[in-house]
Amino acid sequence: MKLSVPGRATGIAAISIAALLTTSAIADAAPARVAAAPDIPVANVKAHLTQLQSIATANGGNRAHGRAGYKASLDYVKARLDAAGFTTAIQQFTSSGRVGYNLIADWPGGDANQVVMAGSHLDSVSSGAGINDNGSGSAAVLEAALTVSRTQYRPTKHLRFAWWGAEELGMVGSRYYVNSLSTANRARISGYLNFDMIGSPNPGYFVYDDNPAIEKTFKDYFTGIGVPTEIETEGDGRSDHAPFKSAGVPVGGLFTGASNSKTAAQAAKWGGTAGTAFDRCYHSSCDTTSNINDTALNRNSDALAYAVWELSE
Ligand code: DTR
Ligand code: ZN
Ligand code: ZN
Repeated sequence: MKLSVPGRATGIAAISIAALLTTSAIADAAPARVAAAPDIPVANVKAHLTQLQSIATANGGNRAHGRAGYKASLDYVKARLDAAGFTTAIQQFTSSGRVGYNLIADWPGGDANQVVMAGSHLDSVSSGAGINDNGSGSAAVLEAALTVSRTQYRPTKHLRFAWWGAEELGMVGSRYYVNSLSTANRARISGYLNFDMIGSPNPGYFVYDDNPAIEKTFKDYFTGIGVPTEIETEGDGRSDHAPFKSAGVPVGGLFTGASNSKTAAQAAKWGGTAGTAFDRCYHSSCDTTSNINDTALNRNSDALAYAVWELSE
């Protein structure tokens, strides 16, 4: 195609344009390069945990369903996402006579018929601040979402992030969300990734084995950093992936352990203390910001980002 270019620079301009067309033609022919996931700064994740701890301390010591600390946690997360350009929505429901809330955040763009979701429950039990359970998952999902914005990631698929209410009452918020979806919208979710307790102080590295492709994605990440993993068996049906799985949505996730004790064999490969719970403060008042293993939180935050980028490319 001959391009008419005005002025004396026609020759140079014509060569440049021709080169550009050739280059772009080559680029079009080349397979799209997979966007490598950026590192998630664990300091940023811990800063969110500090905020959640402060919120609990200022609101009766917890962030439980139906209490002021939960809504304050939700408002904190929502404000950060709104400022980062997400389209957010609060979904309200009632459970045990108290009002609960889910927070849904959509990253504009991507194929609306292929939605990749990452979520975590934001509520704690009433006995404590719930920093590992589940501030850790909530903070990691938030920082991954903020990283999408910071890097202006433009995936092929549509990204949606969620923070669930009332998980501790039996996955009430996530079930309410799944049940509220039309059949068509449920079918548009190509995968749901769940992060509930990913910073346990005596950590194990467990990968959900519900969907083979999602499981492999997480295992590939940990293999890449030389960390062995085990299949998560303690919690089938015990977190917010369960309602999605029941609805036929492919699910996966990560977990660092709760009240079960680490075995000698696990301590030999992961470090930590054998014969002691992965999280001895599970559902206790000592589940504070001091109840986090930074290495586990860092590794799982980066694994979260790796999976979101890989599965949404
Ligand atoms: N139900 C979660 C804790 C929990 C226990 N086992 C698993 C396995 C996988 C994810 C989470 C869990 C809670 O208490 O919030
Ligand atoms: Zn819990
Ligand atoms: Zn939990």
